Amino acid sequence: MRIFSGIQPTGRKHLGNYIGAIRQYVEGQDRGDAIYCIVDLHAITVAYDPAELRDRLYDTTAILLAAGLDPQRCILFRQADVKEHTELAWLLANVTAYGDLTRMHQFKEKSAEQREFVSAGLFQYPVLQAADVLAYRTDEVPVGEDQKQHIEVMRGIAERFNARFGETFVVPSHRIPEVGARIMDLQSPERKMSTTGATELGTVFVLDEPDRVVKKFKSAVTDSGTEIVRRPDKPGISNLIEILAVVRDTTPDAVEKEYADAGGYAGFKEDVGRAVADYLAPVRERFAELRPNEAGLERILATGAEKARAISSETVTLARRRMGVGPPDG
Ligand code: AQP
Repeated sequence: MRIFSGIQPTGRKHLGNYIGAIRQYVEGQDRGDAIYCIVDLHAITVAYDPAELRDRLYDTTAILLAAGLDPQRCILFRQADVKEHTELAWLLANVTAYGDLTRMHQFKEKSAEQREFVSAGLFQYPVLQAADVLAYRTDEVPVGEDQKQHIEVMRGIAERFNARFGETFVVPSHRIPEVGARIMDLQSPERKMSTTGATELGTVFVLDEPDRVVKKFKSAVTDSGTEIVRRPDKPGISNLIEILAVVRDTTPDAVEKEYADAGGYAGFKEDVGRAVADYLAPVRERFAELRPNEAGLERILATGAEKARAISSETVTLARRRMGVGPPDG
């Protein structure tokens, strides 16, 4: 089975990214042929600083390695190093319905956040994402719940291409974790934890100091009750229950049972904070060892790109041929 996923080198990676995506990437190495891409070409679709982008790319690479990605057991590379992605994106744009792109929640949200300029790149984001995944004939895409709509679009693109030009692409499925698919902001638990537009106190970063992590959980917004149960009217507590279940590798039901007689939130919030701090501490420590060696990180990315190119170039050549563009044997 082929597994593929991409992660942006924007912002500081947070607990939502870690639980929704990175944790699944690590586990994917044991289940299949895993390919992971740091999508710098997606990061330039919104306002950004070029020098900062490079720094964040190394940060993200080091976080992924620190979390447990092993270049011997997966392919890890930088999107812009493999030009097949952009070429395929153009080919696929021609079997993508304009109307589908206008319905994307992410485009609506992110275009509203851009004060001065909304790029056509932001609009085409899902097409480039489809190229990333389809270039590797991917079976499964591990993502958080927010990416469900984009995966649906890429399935439609693959199906339309195959129907029009002949069987070329595998139609991929998403893999969304049962628990932790949508980690919510600790200060505004009705919205997802995210890189953009979030509060510092509501967002737990993978590289936060342990004390800072605990402080953020102690200040998490909950409700005026005392019961530790998942309920639609208790988004804050429900979020904390899910987070604790993931980091302790247990179920939300077991967490609810354990805290059935807690009689208040203070101790629970502190327990979640300490458990998350312990969960992230080894990643933070390993990151500190790996991050300074930028030449080493570049070597890992270059080796990954070479392997990725060998796979994706075959698919792109086939797509070109099927579409009748370029020389017949090209
Ligand atoms: N809150 C979340 N809960 C669970 N999974 C999440 N993901 C993002 N937020 C949550 C998943 O993380 C993966 C990487 O996402 P990305 O590369 O798009 O990174 P990002 O831009 O940092 O995502 P954000 O935080 O959501 O940023 P903005 O604010 O820019 O939209 C994806 O698989 C995603 O599902």
